[in-house]
Amino acid sequence: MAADPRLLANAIRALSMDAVQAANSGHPGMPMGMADVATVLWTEYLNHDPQAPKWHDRDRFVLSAGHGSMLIYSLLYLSGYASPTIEDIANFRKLGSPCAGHPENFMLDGVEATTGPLGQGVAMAVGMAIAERHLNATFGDDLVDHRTWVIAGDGCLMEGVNHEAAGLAGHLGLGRLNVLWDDNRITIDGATDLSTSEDIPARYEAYGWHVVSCDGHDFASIRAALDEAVADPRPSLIACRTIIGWGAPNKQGTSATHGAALGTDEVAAARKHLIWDSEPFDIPAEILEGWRSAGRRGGKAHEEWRSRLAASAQGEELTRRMEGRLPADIGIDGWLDQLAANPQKIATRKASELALEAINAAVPETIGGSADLTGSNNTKTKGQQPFTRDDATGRYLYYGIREFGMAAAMNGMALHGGLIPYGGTFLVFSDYCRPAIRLSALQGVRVVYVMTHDSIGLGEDGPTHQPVEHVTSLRMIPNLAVYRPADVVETAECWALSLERQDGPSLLSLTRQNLPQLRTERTENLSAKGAYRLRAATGARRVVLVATGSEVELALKVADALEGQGVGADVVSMPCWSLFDAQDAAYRADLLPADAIKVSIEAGTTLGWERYVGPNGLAIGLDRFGASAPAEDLFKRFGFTAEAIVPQILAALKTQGEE
Ligand SMILES: Cc1ncc(C[n+]2csc(CCOP(=O)(O)OP(=O)(O)O)c2C)c(N)n1
Ligand SMILES: [Mg+2]
Repeated sequence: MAADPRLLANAIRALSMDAVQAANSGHPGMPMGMADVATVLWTEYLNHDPQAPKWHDRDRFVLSAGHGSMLIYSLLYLSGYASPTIEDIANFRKLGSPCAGHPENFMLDGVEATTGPLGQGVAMAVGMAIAERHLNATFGDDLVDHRTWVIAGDGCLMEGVNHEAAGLAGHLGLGRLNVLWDDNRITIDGATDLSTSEDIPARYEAYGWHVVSCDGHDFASIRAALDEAVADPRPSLIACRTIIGWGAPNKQGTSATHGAALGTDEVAAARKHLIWDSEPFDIPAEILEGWRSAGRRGGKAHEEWRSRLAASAQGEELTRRMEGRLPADIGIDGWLDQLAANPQKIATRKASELALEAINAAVPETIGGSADLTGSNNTKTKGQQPFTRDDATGRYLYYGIREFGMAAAMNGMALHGGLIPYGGTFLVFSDYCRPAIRLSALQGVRVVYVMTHDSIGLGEDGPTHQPVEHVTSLRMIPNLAVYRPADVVETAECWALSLERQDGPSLLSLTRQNLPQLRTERTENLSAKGAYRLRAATGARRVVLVATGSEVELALKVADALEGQGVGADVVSMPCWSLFDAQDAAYRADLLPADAIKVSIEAGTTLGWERYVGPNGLAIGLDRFGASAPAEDLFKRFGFTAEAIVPQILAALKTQGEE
């Protein structure tokens, strides 16, 4: 006889309230409220194999309401995943336990995404569902055919990113996406009617979703809703009417259960109420076996899939893509050969497009897109067809004006595996993507951000569109590689580095305006060290000019002028700070020697450059908003000319010579 689902669900409730109580920190309400729904989903619907958590054709499950992390830790343990152990759960929220405050994709197999920033889980799940459909269309039902399940709270559905993500999912008809909404009508501040009165089901229906509701504490009702969702070809929202903290007799239904330990008295009362006699972290054997046998359901499906994979002519290719291994030739070497032979004076956004022409032809797992700036971001290459509801083989996504949704969806695609997503917008709107860029970095996923129009060099659109602080602020995000290439060659090199980087995101900051090709000799990838000496001083070196992107050309002019006056000056191009910082001390000291005046030139905020130019150096930049005018006039107005910079350097040399 199948185990009583209420008993199975109560195991989640007990683990959740006990772990939060032991940590005296955490969120018991959501796991206790959604325990019944989650039990039905995990024991009867979710296609997974706890013995092989990375099985490529498993269903994906995202706990978008990441504060309810004890729900997923309980589900993983109970289902029979090797980790977390019961000790890990007992050490919830303690240093070293993989049962961290919020679920972290890099801590536990089975945690498909890092969640906690509300709304982003749903948006990442949209990306996972896109990846599934694309790979299904490419490799067929035999190899790729799974669902993406999400548990989301009221907060996830309120967040702005949810509107972007749900709109996109409805438009693309992602029928394999099922979102279970914990409709408990409670958030931290109290009842949801304090802050919202929108008709959420109607909103989702308007997006083109299928909406069904159920009583989240009635197993037959839950099953009926899930069956309906599975059968419907549209993405589904399953509104699960629940009581937050269900089982805690005095606190359930109130925000008191949301984010604090229930307290020893209430935990004891809940034990009595649930007729749960066992000690904390002790699950009665028959209940654990009920969970474990449900966990074994997926083994057979996995086994059958493995045979199909082994028999398929496409098996190796799918495995390569899912493991994130690039093809031997990613197209860049040939492209660099061509550039050495035929130099190009083009904007780096155009250079990025040309690099992508080579890459997209050689690397079938790239999938591009833009937030409605395709022609400006130069993200679409000739062979790319759009991904649509009718043709999921397409490798280009029209994200619409949904920057945050795009970035989060790209995270989802990268987390799913089998795809390398890249997407574009104007650099100034990286702010609209920023919470997802941060999650790309934290999750360590290979996503490439193509951010164009990267300075006052965009000209007439003016200060609303001119990034000033953006490159600086993006460099502050740990594990994000920020590239500001100086020409067509560096752009190709930075693209190669972005693809080769398996464990984190990259962001390309690209110009609107044309830039000359500065290197015509075919070399190894010089951008790989983050900075390199582009030109050495001819006379005795007294100055080192360090520049990025469009200002490298200017640095060369400044160097010419200095050399003309007998002052030896090196020019260092520094496309990527973090890669340069990772070089050994000798390399860094050789490039930025102590005995020269160092001058940085970048058309953005100067904050941070002091680490390279030192206390006696000069940081030439823009610590104010730009203006609307032709680019050339702006560079002149804001002092980005050799005429304006050279006297400052000569003055510094003079003062320091006198000291
Ligand atoms: C972007 C974001 N804003 C704020 C928070 C802090 N926060 C965590 S849970 C929560 C309330 C969420 O309400 P709901 O989704 O209904 O969860 P429930 O109380 O029902 O568990 C808030 C505001 C967050 N985690 N992420
Ligand atoms: Mg709620």
